[in-house]
Amino acid sequence: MYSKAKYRKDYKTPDFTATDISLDFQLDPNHTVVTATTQFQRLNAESTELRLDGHSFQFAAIKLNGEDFTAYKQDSEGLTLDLSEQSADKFELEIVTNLVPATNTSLQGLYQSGEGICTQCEAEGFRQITYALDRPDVLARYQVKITADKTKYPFLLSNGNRIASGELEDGRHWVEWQDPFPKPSYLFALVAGDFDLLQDSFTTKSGRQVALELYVDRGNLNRADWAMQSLKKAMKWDEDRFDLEYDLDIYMIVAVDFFNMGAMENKGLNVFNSKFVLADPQTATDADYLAIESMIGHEYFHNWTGNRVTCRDWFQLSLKEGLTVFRDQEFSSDTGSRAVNRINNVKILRSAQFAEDASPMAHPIRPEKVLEMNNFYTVTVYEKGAEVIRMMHTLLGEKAFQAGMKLYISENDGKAATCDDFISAMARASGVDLELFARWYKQSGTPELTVSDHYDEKAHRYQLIVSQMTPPTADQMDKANLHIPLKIALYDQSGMPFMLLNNGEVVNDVLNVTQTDQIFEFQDIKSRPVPALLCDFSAPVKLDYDYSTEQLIILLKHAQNEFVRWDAMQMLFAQELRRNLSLYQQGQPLEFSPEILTALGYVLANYQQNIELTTLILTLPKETEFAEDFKIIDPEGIFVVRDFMQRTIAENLKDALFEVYNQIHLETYRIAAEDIALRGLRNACLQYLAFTETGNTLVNKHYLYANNMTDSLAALTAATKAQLACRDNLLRDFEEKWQHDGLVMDKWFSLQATRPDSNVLELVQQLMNHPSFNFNNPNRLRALVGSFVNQNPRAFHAIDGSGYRFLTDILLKLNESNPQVAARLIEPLIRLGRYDGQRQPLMKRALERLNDVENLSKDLFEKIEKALNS
Ligand code: B3K
Ligand code: ZN
Repeated sequence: MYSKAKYRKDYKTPDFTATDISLDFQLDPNHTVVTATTQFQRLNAESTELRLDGHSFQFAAIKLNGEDFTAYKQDSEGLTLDLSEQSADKFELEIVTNLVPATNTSLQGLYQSGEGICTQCEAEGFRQITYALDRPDVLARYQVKITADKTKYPFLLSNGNRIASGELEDGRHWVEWQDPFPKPSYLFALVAGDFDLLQDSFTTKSGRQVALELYVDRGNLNRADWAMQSLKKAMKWDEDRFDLEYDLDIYMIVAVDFFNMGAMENKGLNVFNSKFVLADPQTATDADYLAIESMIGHEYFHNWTGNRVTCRDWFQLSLKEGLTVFRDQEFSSDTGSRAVNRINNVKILRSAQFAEDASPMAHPIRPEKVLEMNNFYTVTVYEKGAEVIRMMHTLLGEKAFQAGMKLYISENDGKAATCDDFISAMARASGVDLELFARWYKQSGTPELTVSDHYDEKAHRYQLIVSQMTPPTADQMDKANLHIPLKIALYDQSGMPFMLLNNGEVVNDVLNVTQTDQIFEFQDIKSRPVPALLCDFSAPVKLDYDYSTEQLIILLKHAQNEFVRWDAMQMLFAQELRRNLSLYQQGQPLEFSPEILTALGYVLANYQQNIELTTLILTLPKETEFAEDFKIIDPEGIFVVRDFMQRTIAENLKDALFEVYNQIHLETYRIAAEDIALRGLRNACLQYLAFTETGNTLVNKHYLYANNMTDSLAALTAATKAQLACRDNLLRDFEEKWQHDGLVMDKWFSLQATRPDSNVLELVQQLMNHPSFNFNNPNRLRALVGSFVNQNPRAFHAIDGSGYRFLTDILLKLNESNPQVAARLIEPLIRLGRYDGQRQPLMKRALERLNDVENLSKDLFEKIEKALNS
């Protein structure tokens, strides 16, 4: 039915390449004419057949070297040209296609977003514009001419430099662009529309002036400042930390409302989901501000890691994504708090990425087999990919890592590279042997480290006995040993760290675990130590060490490393949840360990030592985070126990929580680290206090006095989760105030979808008719439907199957309109192996219903097939 899956091992260099592409766009939402004139070059002298990718447009004409050409075959995915009559190795093809951006709801290729028109080409969207060699190892110079109505589209943008423009008599105008850097087709971009423009400039360290242009919907200029500041910060940071300077004279960012993901790094012309650009105190939360900074950084950093050095084929996606995520994480850590950033990233890894490893979609960071490439923009490729880069950084150290980066870039600049090229540069520049380490690229799954210990009181000798094992995954049965950097610390009972000594020498705190079983010995340890293991999450693995509550409390209170303190509390919460869940399942009353309540009280009382850390420690893991601890997930039980834990903490610590809440005063709103930290803690206290008898008054007041979105939303969340009397009023007030603003309404939709109420599904269904809702806008869909299926597991997994039916109905519709978004939303449904004998058949039935659809998209087909076969 479809073009078959592709395998990494089948990579072949292209027979032909394109050197220069000239594109002419006669732009109109209902009828766009594209003329693509491409200079081709034969690379393989034997080859007489040229295969071009292309679909979803109307093919109008083709000329070879200026002459009409007919020796081709057309099929649903492209064109095959017979070039046996064409003896010269260089030739020109002119291809004319007709497009309808207005009806392109897939948001790939050329499409209409609001009143504007834009493109999204990664991974394989360029072939929806014209027939092309749409693969990342074909790099060409682009020249683009755009002609359109001047009133509707005063701005006509593409990659590189603006070289010419002019007016036409019929009210149309045109602009011509030239990008001096050869690039693969996935980095091509075009935007046309009417915008407000924020201009600024950046002087690079070598003294070149770069014009910075940020385009936003009319009326949004006052929400563009933060993104511009973030861009300048990112440009400076990349010079300081990585010695990388921007290369063009202009850098443009356009914010659009209809976008399938976060943003896109097209050369010199980033297109962003407006969610990751627009911010002011009234509409954006502190978390939004930080997310914008990180996303702006990420796309900017791609200019070197992605654009100047691109990927040879899509199996190498992590080459640019893992590395660029690592770079954006470092940017956020250098600009903000390193520990907080680390903790937040680890939370994502342990919940979402570990869950992916346990799912039918399990794959290595460099996948071996792909049917629809868009399905592989995953937490594994991105976040685990970044962890693999981070491990290399840990093993090499900053200096050698930077030397490796320099070598990698100098060897591959202007080329399409592979993950092996990267590892090789790192190994050669540092002298560190990365041969075993490279296995992280081909092995999927979450390794498990089992650690036990032995203390010899007389000899003052301490041993850590470490074994590694990676359980089989859906894609790969057999697993081998990996090179796992295990960072440790040993504390005495008062929380003082021991020096790590072996044979009289200080040893590194990063242990190299490379074998199935290994023993690490430390001498001169005067008393039985408490080990801190996997400090800073030095490897993306699960750790199994039989900690006692007492040991964890020592780490929580005294460990010098902030991550270790937080992690100790995570383990305490997990133990507490597990114990209570089995009580719940046996119908026994639940009970909270008093020593954990005391420990939390201690953390709260000392909040001034570290405000952000206190907030993170205090915050209960989400249901989905708790769920990852179990092979078979009990969504109802986890909800009940977590709810019990929340209420018990609130009730027992209410005085301390209230005191901290009252001590924090912030008059005017500032985006400054100290203020963000204080607001965060105050709002974390509020979430608990909502469950106490004064909750309703307090939350209501918090909402009324809020002068920024962070506080308004915190109150609204507290009211909703605790089902307070004030809830409906506050929700209504918020709705009336913001119904004109989709981005703000997304917060409201998302909150509605995660209500603990038993009729939440009915509510979500009603809200799909809300005037602010729009089925074709991915942000709205993710806020309402995505939040319901991903963040409200109890309701989505309702035992009557209603959640599954609801999602299936939506997917049937989305399969036609936007398969890429459909394939993201289906995720919780394909993970049926994690549910009990009652739920599993219901989930299976839902998947079969989808599987029966006649024109099932590749995106959904790939996932459903894996789920049904696993
Ligand atoms: N490279 C894009 C993602 C493209 C996704 C295509 N389905 C954004 C990013 O990672 O920076
Ligand atoms: Zn990226």
